[in-house]
Amino acid sequence: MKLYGSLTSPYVRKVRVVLIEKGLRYEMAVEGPADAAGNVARLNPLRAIPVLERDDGDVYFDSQVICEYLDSLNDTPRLYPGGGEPRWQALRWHALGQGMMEATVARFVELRKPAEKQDPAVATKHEARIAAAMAFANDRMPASGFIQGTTIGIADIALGTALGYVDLRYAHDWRGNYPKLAAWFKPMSERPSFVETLAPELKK
Ligand SMILES: N[C@@H](CCC(=O)N[C@@H](CS)C(=O)NCC(=O)O)C(=O)O
Repeated sequence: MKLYGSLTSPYVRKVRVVLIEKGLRYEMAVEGPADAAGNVARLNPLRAIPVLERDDGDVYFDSQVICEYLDSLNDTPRLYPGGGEPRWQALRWHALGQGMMEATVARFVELRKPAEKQDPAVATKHEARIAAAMAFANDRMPASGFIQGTTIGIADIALGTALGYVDLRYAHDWRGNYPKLAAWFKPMSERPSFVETLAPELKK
């Protein structure tokens, strides 16, 4: 399998953490979507990263599809609950992490515009969404361990990589505001899968 993506995209990082946690072998092709003649544009009509190219040449895109496909490849560990209420909860956690990533990307894109083209209300709106998502997660955090069950799951990976992206693009003292979330994130961010995939800018 070959994964196309950048080393800073939170969607790509989420997929890489899934690959590592499940012990799946893959080749990382560091490539963004900017090049119209590049592999990302060739493989993904939506021209976005991540893109997963299977050994038989078929492709999967959108990180949410890739994560669930990868989870189907083995059971060690199973990251998505098989069904019922636990599965709905897991998908809801995944959507929360995904939405935090989207809000953080949108804020970053706005603030990268030339000053005269920026609308301050846009960044403020996304910051409020990120804060509300953190409060939602903080209220539901277990005192210790994983969000669901006794092994790491997609809920942990989606939320953990979303928080890691906030640290990369919107560094602020969220840990002071959401102590339960911070306490949960610390051991998560120290797992080998998270350490290995940390954005180069944050590696010491
Ligand atoms: N919903 C998609 C989002 C993917 C996405 O927006 N990727 C960004 C990079 S972080 C991208 O490729 N954007 C196109 C661009 O930057 O030109 C997913 O989860 O995979």
